[in-house]
Amino acid sequence: MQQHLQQARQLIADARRVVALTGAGISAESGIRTFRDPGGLWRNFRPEDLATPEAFKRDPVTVWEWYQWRRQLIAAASPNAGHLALVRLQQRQGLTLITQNVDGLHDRAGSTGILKLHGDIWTLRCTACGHAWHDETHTFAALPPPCERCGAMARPGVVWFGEALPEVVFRQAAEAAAAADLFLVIGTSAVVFPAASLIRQRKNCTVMEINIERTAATSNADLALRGPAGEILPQLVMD
Ligand code: BV8
Ligand code: ZN
Repeated sequence: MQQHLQQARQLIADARRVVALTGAGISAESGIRTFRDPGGLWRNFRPEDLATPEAFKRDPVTVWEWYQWRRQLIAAASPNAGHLALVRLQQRQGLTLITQNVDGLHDRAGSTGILKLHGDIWTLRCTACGHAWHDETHTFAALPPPCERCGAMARPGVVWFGEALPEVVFRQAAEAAAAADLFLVIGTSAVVFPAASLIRQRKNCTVMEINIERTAATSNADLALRGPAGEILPQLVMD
């Protein structure tokens, strides 16, 4: 592993256009359960069952209870050494950070210009007038919360399964991936599309995966570092 770390450190130091795609795994060491962790269930629901427009239409209160529970967990969590290492990398040599996560921990760590493919759990969007706003309420007076502008039902400002990703953000991510000379794939099972398709956008680019286990992206990686992102990333970016 030591030899791999040395090789990885050199690849990062030599890179001119670094892109990172992160998934739920980078927040695991902050205590936020991932989607596919055995513990990732809530009241025996699977995320795929709740993170859909159909579930919200059928039972907006239960879906909002899940999001309110996740918001409370995330509010009590802090960015970990993996998030902070990506901030240092961006400050030292620039980085395009693309995330599938909606937890906002990259923002709280200090990353900027983040391309959020799946939206943001701290944004609410009105189902009637489309107004969107940042809201950090921990416990809403009533669920579903009302739009702050027109009073109609608000929804979480995230992208659900079956919903299109924000077009401009995804295009920027695809352009960055295509122009990268180093692509870091961090803490993602690479099973959710079209986010995972970015890993295949690469042209003459080195792909480095950081994960605790093999994933659907491993066969496409030039270098796979096996271990927790919060331990590995600081070693790759140390000055
Ligand atoms: C869409 C927001 C079409 C909500 C999320 C092919 C092409 C296009 C679509 C599809 C397709 N095949 C299937 C689809 C449909 C679907 C899909 O991909 N389904 C999957 C389940 C097969 N995709 C969609 O529906 C997308 N929309 O395609 O729309 C369209 C087009 C036009 C018009 C209309 C419609 C929308 C997908 C977005 C869904 N929303 N999140 C919310 O969060 O509540 S996705 C959700 O999964 C999270 O964002 C999460 O981040 C993401 C991906 O999962 P991961 O991040 O990878 O997390 P996971 O738990 O899976 O893995 C964690 C990894 O970390 C593991 O590998 C683990 O080993 C590792 N790990 C753990 N600890 C650590 C670690 N690594 C390092 N260190 C550690 N300490
Ligand atoms: Zn409204």
